[in-house]
Amino acid sequence: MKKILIIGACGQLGSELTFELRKLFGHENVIASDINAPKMDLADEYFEHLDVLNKEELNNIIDKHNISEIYNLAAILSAIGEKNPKFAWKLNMEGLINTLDVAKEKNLTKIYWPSSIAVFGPDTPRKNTPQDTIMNPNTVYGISKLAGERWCEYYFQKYGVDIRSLRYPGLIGYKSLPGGGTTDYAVDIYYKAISGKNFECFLNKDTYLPMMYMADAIKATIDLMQADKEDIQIRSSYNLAAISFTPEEISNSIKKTFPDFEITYKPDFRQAIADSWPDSIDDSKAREDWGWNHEYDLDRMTEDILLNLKRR
Ligand code: AKB
Repeated sequence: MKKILIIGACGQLGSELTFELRKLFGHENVIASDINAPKMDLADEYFEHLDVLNKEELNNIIDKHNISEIYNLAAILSAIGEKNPKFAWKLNMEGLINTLDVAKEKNLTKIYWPSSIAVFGPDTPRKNTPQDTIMNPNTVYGISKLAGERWCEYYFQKYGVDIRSLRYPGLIGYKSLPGGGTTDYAVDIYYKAISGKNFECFLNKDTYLPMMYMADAIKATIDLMQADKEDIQIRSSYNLAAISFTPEEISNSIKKTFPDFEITYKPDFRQAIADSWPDSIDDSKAREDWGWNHEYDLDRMTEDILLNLKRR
């Protein structure tokens, strides 16, 4: 039986992925780890404190639980990264290299590491951005993700590490709050709407960005990791897409349920980051190679999020 280690299990993606992987492979076969203390639902003997920069701690956990696969989700995102670029570089790079090294040294079967649309920059074609194109990211987060993609391919080519990766668009979930991204407005807006408040957006009303509902992101991640090795043609990171919308469009979608909901716009430093990223992504390689298909469009996602937030 495979034994999975999730690094960054308390984060927005990590908490939901841990839950789904435990449903698939059994609670005791998915070890959650994070530098932060776990919430109630993760706090048991299958949780480990882990600073991914501490390779010895990582090695000990792998040995203790006989780990065969790692999902390393620990990262500093775009907006926070700009406030502390050196630390963002350190965590994002050294965390990945530690993971790749232990995979090589301990012959682990598979590694998952997320990349992002942040690998693209202002020189990238904005619409339907191809898999292979001009990149030139200008945030430290984007630079670290692009360098990370090159390391992933390197470890695959040189050492045969079975590393798989997706370039996530902005991920939108309602179960936990994201931390420090540029696309996070599209999560905060639902929390404001459900509590009857208006929303002040830090991006302009017509800023298109590629986005994805968390349910689709989890499905993509699990599908990629379950795919046959021979079907994975890209060992840097796959373009991945679902929906693209502007702050005005998401607000109009919310208004279908809450007609009185109002959005105002006060762009800050995150506008420049958003302006450097694509409007939409061509993910045909993911669709061809391992059958990727998204399920949620904007209105379906809005309905689902508002329904679930109301129930809470
Ligand atoms: C961010 O906004 O930094 C992230 C991302 C697009 O990777 N959500």
